[in-house]
Amino acid sequence: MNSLDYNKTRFLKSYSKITDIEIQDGIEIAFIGYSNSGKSSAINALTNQKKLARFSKTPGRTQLINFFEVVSDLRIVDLPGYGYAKAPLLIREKWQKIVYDYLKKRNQIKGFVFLMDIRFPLKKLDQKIINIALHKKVSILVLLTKCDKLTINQQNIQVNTVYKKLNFLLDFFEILLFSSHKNIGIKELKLILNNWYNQYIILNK
Ligand SMILES: Nc1nc2c(ncn2[C@@H]2O[C@H](COP(=O)(O)OP(=O)(O)OP(=O)(O)O)[C@@H](O)[C@H]2O)c(=O)[nH]1
Ligand SMILES: [Mg+2]
Repeated sequence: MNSLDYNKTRFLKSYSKITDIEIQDGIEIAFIGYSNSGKSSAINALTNQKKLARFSKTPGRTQLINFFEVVSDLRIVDLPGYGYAKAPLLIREKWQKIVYDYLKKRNQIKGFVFLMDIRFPLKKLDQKIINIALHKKVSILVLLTKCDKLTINQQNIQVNTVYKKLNFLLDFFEILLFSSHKNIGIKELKLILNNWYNQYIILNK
């Protein structure tokens, strides 16, 4: 079993549309979720690098498809968030199209890390991601982010609610409580991503 050193992750390249992506080898793990759900912060926490993925108090920080290389055949992909209500409609639609195109068409995607703010899970556009996931054979990990904002009791209620709703829709998925700020769930996230990578290595030997 390979245990990956996520601290060595480095920025590779950014793209504004999927037809520009020239890299074909290896696999990708996509970090997906609403704008401001904590995608870039989670990538920084995972890689133990404060400024690898740019994060911001202002939603809409990430506007391109950003590729990070963990090892030569494993990339982490930071996507623009969807649903930022204050962005002009045309811009919002442009970002959403980038995300959906990438998620639907890119065959290198091995897993979705699907992030939702634990206080506001399963919002309208999250449903779209679930539908895409249903049609693709990818592993799914749900991160309930910013869990430091709730008490343990409230966290458990949210985990149960999300679990029940997703269980109706998806055959298999995992849920993790996550906080980039309080270092919660990072070790577990690494283990799950290691498993996905190892499955790929075994199947492609
Ligand atoms: N309390 C708390 N705040 C967090 C946590 N993770 C991220 N945040 C905050 O949430 C805001 C958004 O974080 P980002 O990581 O930029 O979110 P994003 O999903 O990448 O946003 P977009 O790039 O706009 O799609 C920032 O102000 C972060 O500091 C967390 O674990 N706990
Ligand atoms: Mg971001």
